[in-house]
Amino acid sequence: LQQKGCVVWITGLSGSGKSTVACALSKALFEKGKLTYTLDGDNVRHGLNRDLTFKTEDRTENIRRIGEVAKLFADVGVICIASVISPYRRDRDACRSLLPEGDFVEVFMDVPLHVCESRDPKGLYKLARAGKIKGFTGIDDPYEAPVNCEVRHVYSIM
Ligand code: GGZ
Repeated sequence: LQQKGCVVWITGLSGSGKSTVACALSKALFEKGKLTYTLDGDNVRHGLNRDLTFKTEDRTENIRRIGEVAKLFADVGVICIASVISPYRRDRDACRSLLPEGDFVEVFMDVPLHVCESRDPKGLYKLARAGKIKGFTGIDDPYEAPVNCEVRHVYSIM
């Protein structure tokens, strides 16, 4: 494999465009002949992390496992793209600390809540506002924006 592995960690609110950017990035890298693998929060929660809920300790465990798996991919030379809300700064920093300096690229999807909420692709914000989903990130659960990210993706109206 003629490439060096790394982790591209995409963080942001639900509906901020993490999966869209992950998909576009993997396509662009594929076209350059690079091998990537995407760990998407929503998908991983159906398999590896299906035992986890959205309470604080479980989100931390979700991020810890995804960080460890991403490191394994990076170790064998794959560009691993993680697209997960990862709302807690210390959990993201713990994932960063698993990798050599420079091999963890944190991408912040900097999209205001009201924009994410207006997109509401799966109707989850509506359910959260109605109290039918408790502890929804941005509504009644915190999101700690990065302070040390490598990339800040500013939203545009699409
Ligand atoms: C946030 C939730 C919740 C709650 C279900 N809070 O936009 P989606 O729907 O497709 O992706 C979100 C996904 C978040 O999973 P993550 O593993 O990325 O979260 S974390 O990093 O915080 O562990 C959302 C859906 O799951 N979802 N309930 N309460 N998002």
